[in-house]
Amino acid sequence: MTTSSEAPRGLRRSVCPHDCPSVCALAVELESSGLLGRIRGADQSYTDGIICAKVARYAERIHHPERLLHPLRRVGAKGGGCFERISWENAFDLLVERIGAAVAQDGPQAVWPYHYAGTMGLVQRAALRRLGHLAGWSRQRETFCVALADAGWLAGAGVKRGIDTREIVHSDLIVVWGGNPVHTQINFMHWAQKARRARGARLVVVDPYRTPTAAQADVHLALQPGTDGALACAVMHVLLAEGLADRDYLARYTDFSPQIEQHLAARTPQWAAGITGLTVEEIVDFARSYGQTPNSFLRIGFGFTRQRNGSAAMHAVSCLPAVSGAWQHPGGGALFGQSGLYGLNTAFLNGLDAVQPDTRLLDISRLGAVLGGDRRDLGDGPPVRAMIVQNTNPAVVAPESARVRAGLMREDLFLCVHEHFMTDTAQLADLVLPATMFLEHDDLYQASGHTFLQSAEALIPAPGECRSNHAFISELAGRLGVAHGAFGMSAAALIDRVLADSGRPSAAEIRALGGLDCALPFERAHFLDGFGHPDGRFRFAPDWAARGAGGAAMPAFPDHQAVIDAATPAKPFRLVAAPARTFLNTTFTETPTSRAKEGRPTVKVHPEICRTLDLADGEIVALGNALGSVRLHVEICDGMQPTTLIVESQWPNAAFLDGIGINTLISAEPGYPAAGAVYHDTAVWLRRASQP
Ligand SMILES: Nc1nc2c(c(=O)[nH]1)N[C@H]1C(S)=C(S)[C@@H](COP(=O)(O)OP(=O)(O)OC[C@H]3O[C@@H](n4cnc5c(=O)[nH]c(N)nc54)[C@H](O)[C@@H]3O)O[C@H]1N2
Ligand SMILES: Nc1nc2c(c(=O)[nH]1)N[C@H]1C(S)=C(S)[C@@H](COP(=O)(O)OP(=O)(O)OC[C@H]3O[C@@H](n4cnc5c(=O)[nH]c(N)nc54)[C@H](O)[C@@H]3O)O[C@H]1N2
Ligand SMILES: [Mo]
Repeated sequence: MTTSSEAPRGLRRSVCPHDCPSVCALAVELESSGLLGRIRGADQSYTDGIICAKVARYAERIHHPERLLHPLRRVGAKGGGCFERISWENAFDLLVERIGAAVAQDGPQAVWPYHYAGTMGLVQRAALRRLGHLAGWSRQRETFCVALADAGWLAGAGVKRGIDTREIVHSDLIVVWGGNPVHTQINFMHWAQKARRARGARLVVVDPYRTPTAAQADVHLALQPGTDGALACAVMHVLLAEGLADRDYLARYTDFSPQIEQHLAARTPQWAAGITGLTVEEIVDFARSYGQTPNSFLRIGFGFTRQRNGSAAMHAVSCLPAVSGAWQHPGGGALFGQSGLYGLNTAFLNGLDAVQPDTRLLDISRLGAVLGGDRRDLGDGPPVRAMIVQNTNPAVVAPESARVRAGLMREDLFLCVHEHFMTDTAQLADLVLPATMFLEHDDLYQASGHTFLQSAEALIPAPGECRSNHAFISELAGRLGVAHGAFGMSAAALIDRVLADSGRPSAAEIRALGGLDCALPFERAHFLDGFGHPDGRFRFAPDWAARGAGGAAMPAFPDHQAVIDAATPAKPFRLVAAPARTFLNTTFTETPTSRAKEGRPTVKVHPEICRTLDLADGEIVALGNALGSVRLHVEICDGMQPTTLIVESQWPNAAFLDGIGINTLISAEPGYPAAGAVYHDTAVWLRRASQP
């Protein structure tokens, strides 16, 4: 393994900071001019030299001519796009004044430190959260991404970890369920290819459309969006009915009971065919090949959980290896995420000792409703009057974009955005501050898709007046008179503090190893010493109440929960707003190569629908529902059911023909039971755009 000390001159190690399961170990080329050259995958046993094309071209992003380099203050109307350069000193004065005014008027909970995962670095993510806790500002419920999926996985397995992807070379069947790793996690495909080459492993993909991942599969199950629970139940039905269930495993490791068996006996392939739109034969064939292959690797994605029934669907899917007993075999079992593996003690980092438990939690996916003053969100607390936004671009990514925009434009709201670029959110701000990128600051990273704990150092100086999240927030804390040991520490010292508190080696030692592999031994990784519940058993009958407020609406056993935004004659299509290959959420929408490769926003429409509506490829259509409508170009595509529509995004709003993007149509209604955004759960109409 190459370590940074042995690395050739100009080649240094780093870690990709973006919100992706892969968290790649990087080999970074630094040119003698001080500029960044090409980035490659490092020689580490998971990354294995493979990274995505967008990060390989990072020089385009870090040296981008439009990068923010200085603090800017709005001049003229909100959202008007006019800013003037100011000093950091003046920026801090403005922050102290406006935050002070909000607190004086309505108390500390009128301030919302709004942050997400633009960087996954633990230290650079923690500063704003810590300041919020210490200052008594509103806290947040982080529901964009994994809230629904986590609730569903934890309901069954009780802890968030799974088998090691590297074990896939021992698998004969790979099932990618509700994810598109060719777009969202290319390393997984690299590992899947190894298994296919080495042992002819078969690949099955469960996805509403023929993604590039599905196009590589031996079998693609193109179900209706939001019906995965039904498919999973029918698979279990076949396993139980045809002697393919592992009864010994069920008795020893799970809470399986005659009652659950009876429940699944009614979930026939015929029943599931009516819900999923798949044929009985497709369902039965898949169930048999799953049941007949003990070493089956189930890679569970996030995509299918972004539905109102996403937690119930996740739970149902996660039951499969418990019925087949796949967990007992090398290369067998499931992986959804590994974040429960690392056990880091981040109490000091996040200022958890300062949390006041009665401070309200605001849901980041309900930003429009919160800023609109919805009492269901605000409780009896004050309106939000000041926001510091860091690591996220909610004007595009949050549901109900029209309401989000109206809220962010409120005259009485003070909005500060700390960013790399003038994003859609930054354009609406009163104060825009320039942030460092990952090669310009230190951080510590865990991963959901693999088992390495990694740390990276700054390799290039920050351009202009860019400051890291940690540096900016530490200074702001001082000026607001908020004290905490972490604010006085360098990021490097803070990383070592977290590692020491967690009984892990130092950052320098971890870097010298090329990352600390935290993989568990086979018995534990496969839950042969028990699942994460107190009795050690996998739960077919979840305690949903323990997973969130809406417990009453949840099914008692694995099931299809019929709560999705179902198609109706007025809204006959189901829209999936899936991630695009060369963007990462909205990150990279600013880089010329990514934009050129994506082309323009399109909606994939089935040829049958195009014939009926007389739509040609490239024609302009409108998609709409009660929340609004968006216009974009048609791309004729088969490989999905005719009522399915796909829009790969997340393009900036301005890339759409009316200047408003796809999340205009996405409801901010939370999924069950623990909240969570429902990006792929939307019934819409589709019309030629020439129609009113
Ligand atoms: N290139 C790129 N990479 C990314 C991202 C990106 O935007 N672009 N985003 C990053 C982030 S934040 C995350 S969380 C991960 C996401 O990683 P994934 O696990 O791949 O999850 P998604 O990308 O959300 O899911 C995508 C797939 O889910 C499918 N899907 C949608 N609804 C359903 C359904 O009801 N049933 C089934 N079976 N499938 C469904 C979509 O058609 C799509 O192909 O990827 C990360 N990596
Ligand atoms: N239609 C649709 N919408 C979706 C999804 C979908 O599949 N479809 N996926 C959802 C999911 S899974 C997620 S996770 C969310 C993600 O949504 P976001 O977390 O908002 O992700 P990005 O849009 O990439 O915005 C991250 C921003 O952080 C900035 N940033 C990066 N590093 C730093 C840093 O070190 N400091 C500071 N100050 N800023 C930094 C970047 O420049 C970027 O503008 O989007 C959700 N929205
Ligand atoms: Mo995400």
